[in-house]
Amino acid sequence: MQRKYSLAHLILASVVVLSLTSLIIVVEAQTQIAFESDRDWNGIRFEIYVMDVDGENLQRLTKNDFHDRSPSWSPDGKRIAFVSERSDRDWNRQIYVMDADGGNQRNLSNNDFDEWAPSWSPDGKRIAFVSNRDGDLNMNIYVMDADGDNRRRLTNNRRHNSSPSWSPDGNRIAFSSNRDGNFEIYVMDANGGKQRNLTNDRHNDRSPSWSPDSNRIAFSSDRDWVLDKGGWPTDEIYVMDANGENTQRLTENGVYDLFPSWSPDNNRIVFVSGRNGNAEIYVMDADGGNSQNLTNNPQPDSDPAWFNSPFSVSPRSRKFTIWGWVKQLDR
Ligand SMILES: [Ca+2]
Ligand SMILES: [Ca+2]
Ligand SMILES: [Ca+2]
Ligand SMILES: [Ca+2]
Repeated sequence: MQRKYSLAHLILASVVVLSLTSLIIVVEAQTQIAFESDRDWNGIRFEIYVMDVDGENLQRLTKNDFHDRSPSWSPDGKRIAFVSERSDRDWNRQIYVMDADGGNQRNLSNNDFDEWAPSWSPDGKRIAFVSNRDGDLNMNIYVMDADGDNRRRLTNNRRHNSSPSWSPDGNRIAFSSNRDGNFEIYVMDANGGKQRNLTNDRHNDRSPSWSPDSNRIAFSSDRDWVLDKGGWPTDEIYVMDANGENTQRLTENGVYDLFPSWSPDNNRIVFVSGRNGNAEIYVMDADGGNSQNLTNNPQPDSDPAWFNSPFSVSPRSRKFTIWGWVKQLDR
């Protein structure tokens, strides 16, 4: 009897191990990247697209005569927040959400101001964004509930505060601001407290993206004067520790490299580069190696967002995944 019981356990354990292995493969294969492109409209009307991380299975989620841009995944992968100008209020930018298959598109902003750069909080409950509702010169970071209620202003100055990116624990928000004369990467508590800069130089440091393991922040900067053909400094991608130390440059060329976004396993970064003559989406290893072009068409492809949740429903299959557990076991 005892022996039979052990055999049953062994079989059960084998099944569990095999299931975990296949789930890991499923998760890796089904992670997706959302981005904006005007490939279907030739230069004037952006739409939101998703693709697999190898550039396959491209799917357009929006279709209309206005710009749809800047996608941000909900942490459960079921929805995407984005910016649209389709509202009839003088083409102003508004925050929208839709299901991950493009269904159920709705306006969360519903006002006459410009609102953009949505970033979904890791607990799924809030969306940070930028609004000029305090006047055209004041572009401040706000947060609202994921249904559009309870708006609160987090920054308050007559400058550009932009590109909010949540820390994985949801306690802090990285952003860029030119409040001191040029753009720096800042970090603040999620309620707007303790605002402090992580970079401090005379160049423009922008578009922070917090790594899923919390340890690093990727951003773009023209600080190293890597010049284009006309002699102008171009943006490169950098990473630094989340406290602002150990900055490392990942790209070096005479064209723009912008808008980094981390892979869920922290090993790769998706970004935009003009190295092919127009804006394309690329991925590279987190040390800058193995750069690969995922898009290839003459129109701009930009603002990539890697679906990123350590413990989640994958956006394509809706299968429950155990990636977070595996990551912890791996340490
Ligand atoms: Ca559109
Ligand atoms: Ca700076
Ligand atoms: Ca560059
Ligand atoms: Ca392109």
